Amino acid sequence: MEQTLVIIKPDGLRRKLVGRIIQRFEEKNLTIREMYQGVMTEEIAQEHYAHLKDKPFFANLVAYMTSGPVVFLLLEGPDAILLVRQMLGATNVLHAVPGTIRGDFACSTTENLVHASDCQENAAIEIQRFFG
Ligand code: IDP
Ligand code: MG
Repeated sequence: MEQTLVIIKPDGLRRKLVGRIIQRFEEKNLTIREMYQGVMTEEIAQEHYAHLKDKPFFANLVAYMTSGPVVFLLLEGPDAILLVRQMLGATNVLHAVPGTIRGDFACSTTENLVHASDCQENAAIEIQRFFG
C-alpha cells in the first residue's frame, strides 16, 4: 500500500469539478483516508512549490494557488503515487491526453485543476505538510 497527497486546486472548486475528480479516484478503487477543504497561505504555497521558485511563472502560480479554497486528499492504494500521477495527465496542457483529468478538463498549463505527489520522498513530505 502507498499513500499520496492530492490537491484539487482553486479552479477545480470554481468550476464545480470536485465531485467528478474524486469520483475518478474512487472508480479506480483508491481509498480516501483523509480529506478537507482549506485555503493555502502564500507562505505554504511558496514552500509547496519551492522547487519552482526561479521559474518566470512562480508568482502567478502562488497567486493562483492562494486564489480560493482547495481540497486536500490523502489517497491510499497499491502504487498510488504513480497511478494518481498517470490519472492526472501531463503538466503541459497540450500534452495532457484525453482520458486523464487534465486532458479532459484543464484549459491551461497553470490552471490545471489538480496536484499530486510525484515520488515517495515528496509524498511523505507533502502528507506531513498538509495532514501532519
Ligand atoms: P506537476 O503539477 O505536473 O507536478 P510541476 O512541474 O511540479 O508540475 O509544476 C507545478 C505547477 O506549476 C503545475 O501543476 C502548474 O500549475 C504550474 N506550471 C508548471 N509548469 C508551468 C509552465 O510552464 N507555465 C505555467 N505554469 C506552469
Ligand atoms: Mg510537481
